Amino acid sequence: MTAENSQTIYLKDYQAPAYLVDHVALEFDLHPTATRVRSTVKFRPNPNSSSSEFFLHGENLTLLSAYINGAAVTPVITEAGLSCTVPDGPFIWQSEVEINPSANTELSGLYMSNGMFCTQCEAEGFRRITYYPDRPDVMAPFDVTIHSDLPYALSNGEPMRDEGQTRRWQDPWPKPAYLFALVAGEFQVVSDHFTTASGKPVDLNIYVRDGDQDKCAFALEALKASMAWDERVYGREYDLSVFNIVAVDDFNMGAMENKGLNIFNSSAVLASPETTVDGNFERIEAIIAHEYFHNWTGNRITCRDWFQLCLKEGLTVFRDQQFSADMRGAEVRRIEDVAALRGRQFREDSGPLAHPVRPESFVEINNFYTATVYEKGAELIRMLKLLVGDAAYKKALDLYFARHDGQACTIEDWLAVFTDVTGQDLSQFKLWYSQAGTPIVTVRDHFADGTYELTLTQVTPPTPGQPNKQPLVIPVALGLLYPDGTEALDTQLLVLTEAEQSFRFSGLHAAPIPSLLRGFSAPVIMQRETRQAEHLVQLTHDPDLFNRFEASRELGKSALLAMLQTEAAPDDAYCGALLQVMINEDLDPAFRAMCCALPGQDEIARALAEQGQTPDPVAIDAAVHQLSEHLARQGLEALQALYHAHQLTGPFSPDAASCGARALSALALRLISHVDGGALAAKQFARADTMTLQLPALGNLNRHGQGTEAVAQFYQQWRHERLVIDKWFSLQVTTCPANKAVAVARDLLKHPDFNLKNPNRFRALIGALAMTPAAFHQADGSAYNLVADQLIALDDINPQLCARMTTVFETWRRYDGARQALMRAALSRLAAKPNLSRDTKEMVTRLLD
Ligand code: 0A1
Ligand code: ZN
Repeated sequence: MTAENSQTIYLKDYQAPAYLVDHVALEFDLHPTATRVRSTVKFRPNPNSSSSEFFLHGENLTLLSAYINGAAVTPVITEAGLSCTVPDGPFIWQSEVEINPSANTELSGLYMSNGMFCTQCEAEGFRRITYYPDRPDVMAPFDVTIHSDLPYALSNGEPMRDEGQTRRWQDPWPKPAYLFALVAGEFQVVSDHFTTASGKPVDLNIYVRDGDQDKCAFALEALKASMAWDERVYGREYDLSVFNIVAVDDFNMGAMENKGLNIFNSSAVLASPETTVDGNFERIEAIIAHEYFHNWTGNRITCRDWFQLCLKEGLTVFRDQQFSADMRGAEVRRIEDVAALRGRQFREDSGPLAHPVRPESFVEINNFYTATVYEKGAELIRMLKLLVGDAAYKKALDLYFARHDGQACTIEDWLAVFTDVTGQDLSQFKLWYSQAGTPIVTVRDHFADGTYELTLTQVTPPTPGQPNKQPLVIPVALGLLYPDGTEALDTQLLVLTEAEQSFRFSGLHAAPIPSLLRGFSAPVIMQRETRQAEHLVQLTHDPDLFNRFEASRELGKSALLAMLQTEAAPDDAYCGALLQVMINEDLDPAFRAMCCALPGQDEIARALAEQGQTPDPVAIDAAVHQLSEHLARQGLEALQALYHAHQLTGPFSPDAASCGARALSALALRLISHVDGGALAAKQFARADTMTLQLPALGNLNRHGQGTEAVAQFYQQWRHERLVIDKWFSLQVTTCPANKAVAVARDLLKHPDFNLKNPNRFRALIGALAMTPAAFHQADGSAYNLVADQLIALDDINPQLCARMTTVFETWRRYDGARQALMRAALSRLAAKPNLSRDTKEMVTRLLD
């Protein structure tokens, strides 16, 4: 079995569609098990195509009738769609199909969630609703008529006059089928208004289940802020009179940007102080913004084909990162974004699933909604902006919107606007889109006679299918510090284009400390011999806060690696420096909390693997606990003072400053719990009136063996709040002793609230177990087996989610022979499942190749 088989689709094979669509009318008779869909589509031959073959995608549809220009036709039907002889010139296609939304557990196409009808059409779900050219380069205006006795029936665009049980929607903006949406059900609606910069009123509505009305205010505020931001920063106005958001409980991803009718996983929209933690508020704000920003980068300008996915996703992630930076502070957001990039994308890029930001082939496109396409895609845009400068970036974006509005575009179109605006040749930069893997930049330096010479060497390791790599354009923001912490050189931009380059700086009065890759100016791994003294200077003096954070990470990693490799004692200098940062009132509490948290366990494993060593996740867990306890004992009084000083009074607010204060006090509590065994956490748990206080208190209690009663009490308190119960599932497997996690998970699998069909619940339990390194990598392989068993059960129900979850095994090559064999065996068992889905098959094949 190889990943390259007859079903593989290649970018190089792209062909323009044979027919274009001028208009689509859809009519739905909604029924939970037998929905009828009638379509009337105006086709015309594409002058830019030499083919006249008429093919419509369609899957799991029962065709009841088909007509061309009013005459009945009998198409040839296969599993993938239908073909038919058609007249020369334009013609009208009509069909009626029947589908069964209740049987749709894949959550792609039209499905039921809690009695409501809803759709998910990206990437290829529309073909499960009706026969159609389901490809993003076929754009058309849609009219939708819905017959249903449910109180609400929504689709894209503008609502037409209500006619009792018939509701009509018209979307004037041509769109590909993946942006189609339909929702119907009994909802509560929470509404607001926005007036665009040119004075057009927009109705904003959030549709939720009864009982969730009080959890919409935050999302509505975030939506209004996003609308205003896109006008102010990118000059983009909203283009319909209504913007609807619907919250659904069963959803494979975070949310979906359907034109005028965004559909959200309820976890990505519902928020209240009682049920939601600060991190959720931040995530909701970012996802609301992300989906809203897609209205221009994705909807008005879409992708020619799915290989261009990063065109809309990389740009939209970059835009949501800019928005969050403006809302919550650029430095802390950058630190969080980079931590997420390294945690997910670097991990992906260094293993068997590594692929370019613009992949060149796929079997199942749903497997390419990855951290590489999204987050690395955003990094490429950030680099481009840094290389051309802010003014040119703005001009290029204006040109992009003006030139390509209403089109389905490619990365070539995107880069051309930058070339046209700046005159720069971007052919070497373009390699970032086609070359997979994280470049490693190695640093050598030398100081003599007042001159500092810095030599940077870049190497990108081989990745699957790409043994040889070429040098990339790497922007390296650099500053120099003197050993006393004063600035020797303000930030400069060095641009690497060759395998090795040297840079000289003269007139210095002492050997400087390089502050490299400020703000994380490129998605690369910087390797430099560890120099603890220099990092200590950077931690307290670097004017670039990102590099202060980096210094802390490097010190933390060295301390832990020394404990693991040489059984060294916890590093007092590092602990002392962290405590100094923690209590430094000149620094933003949010920054202090991030900077002083110990490196994550997967990060330590990755650091060891990068040095060619084999990580032992159980030993890493023990070392992190030992270092935490040491740090806590060394600074107990300071931590207690810090904890109390950052308690907030007054009503809860999820603003950046309040979140920062709470994050710092949560860090202090977590450390203190290593000394007091959870006594202070118990007090916090008892008085907690918000989830941001309650959940970490419970985590600390459970981590120190004091959680049994509180865990039960928490369940009783929140048993009717499904998003809180997700947290309850996760917490138990992530905070119990690692060697008990499998037993805890087994018990929870039997809990009546566990539900394999609900993606949030599945991720809450199985995902949480698999993402807790010491629990997942127990030496006996029990967690690998439990996860594989659950994936085998999930594959028939929801192949997309199953395929996505196989990525928990992507680091298997990092580990020792025994663990490797156990992980391979678990994956092979999944691979051998009868009727394995195409989605999962592609993933296990790539993982095991
Ligand atoms: N385009 C959405 C994410 C999304 C992608 C695929 C989905 O189903 C397979 C659902 C949502 C976004 O970027 O937000
Ligand atoms: Zn997106």
